[in-house]
Amino acid sequence: MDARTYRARRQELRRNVPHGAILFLGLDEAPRNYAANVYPFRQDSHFLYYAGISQPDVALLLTPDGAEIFFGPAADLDTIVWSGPLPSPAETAARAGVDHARDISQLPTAVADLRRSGAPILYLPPYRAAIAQKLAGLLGRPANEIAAGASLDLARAVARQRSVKSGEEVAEIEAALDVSAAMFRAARAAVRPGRVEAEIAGAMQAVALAQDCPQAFLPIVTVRGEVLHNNSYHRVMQAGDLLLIDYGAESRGGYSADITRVIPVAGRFDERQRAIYQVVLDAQLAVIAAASPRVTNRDLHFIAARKIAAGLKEIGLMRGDLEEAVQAGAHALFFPHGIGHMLGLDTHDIEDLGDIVGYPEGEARSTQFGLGFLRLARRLEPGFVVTDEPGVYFNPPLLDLWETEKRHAEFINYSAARQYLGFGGVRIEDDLLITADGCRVLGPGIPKAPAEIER
Ligand SMILES: [Mn+2]
Repeated sequence: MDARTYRARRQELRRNVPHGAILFLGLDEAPRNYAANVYPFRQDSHFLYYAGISQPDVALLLTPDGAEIFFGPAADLDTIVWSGPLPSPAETAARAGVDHARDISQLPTAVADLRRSGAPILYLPPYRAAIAQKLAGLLGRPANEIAAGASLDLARAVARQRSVKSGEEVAEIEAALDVSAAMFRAARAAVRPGRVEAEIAGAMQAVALAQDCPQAFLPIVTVRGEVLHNNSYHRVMQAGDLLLIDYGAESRGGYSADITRVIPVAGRFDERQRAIYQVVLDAQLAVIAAASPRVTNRDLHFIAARKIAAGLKEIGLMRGDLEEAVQAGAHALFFPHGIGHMLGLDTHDIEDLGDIVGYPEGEARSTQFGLGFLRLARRLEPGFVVTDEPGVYFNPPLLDLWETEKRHAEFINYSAARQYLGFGGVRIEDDLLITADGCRVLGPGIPKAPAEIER
């Protein structure tokens, strides 16, 4: 994106937060096992949003008088020898439309001058200890007070602004989805009985790497899909297994795709797998049909929950009055998570700022099991990009516990559910752009009808 975009974003932020200085710190290199061996660098998403500068050890200061100052490292000879030449801070600043540039070593003095002037210095709550430490040093406060000292006004304004995606941002997400579609094709071609999950994860990663794209998050590639964030890849796939892949490429501009598909290892779904798969697909499609600014994401969650409960009743796994069952949370034995979340520069977009993104002021998360994991409850707006990811899982420890407690026994057929232990899980996830009167499924269309998956 060009300098004008970043400048316009900062100007809008300034209109919404007119007081004080605003300080954004970029991320630093994070050591993996010793200082010189670092994790792949990924810039902080707010920094990317307001400046597009993907470089460690940088800062952006918006002063109360309206000036914008970029702070960045100057390349010394060692850097040039080991890492190559670096644009000057002034060159980097110009690309982000920032008028002033200084060496990063001057940041402490600039912040100290502001503090002396009495101007409040607003910052976002840091999610990395190293950044909290850095802020503590700059602001002269103990590191354990940094989170509490973050500006709620600033966080609200940033969350508000980043929640609504521009056409350019949607194009970035769709670029990530194009790569993700190719990753799905590679996965499907590689799945067969006797192979290890890691071979599939490797085939998918190869596609992303070959396009010089990172993966937006650690992918889930597992035949034990009932463990929701299963990040092990060591199991050998058997003919009766379902392989669940939850993954997404990240675009060059840092935008995330988030896709889940399920592939029968045998190449075809058996009867039981097909029935459960269809229940999940019906729920996923019902959400697409209903998603619009007329509903909240909580409404969508309940649309999916009711569809799942109805489907499971037909199969004989649930029973009784389904509206009562869903209100009581009985379906959460099978669907224990929320319907979805915001998507953008972060896979769980802007969730570093907490529930101010997903919940309106004054509305707290439910404490009910399942519903409590709903990350986004607010009314949808044109420009929101959200995931739609219902699932049905058979989790043995959860089933054991609920059955022992006879929890929701009037709604759950435990002896039938027991027959599904070992089944794993099914989740189907797409990324939706909310439009003025509905939604659009983003991306090139990654197969999800059973016949398309099997082809
Ligand atoms: Mn997701």
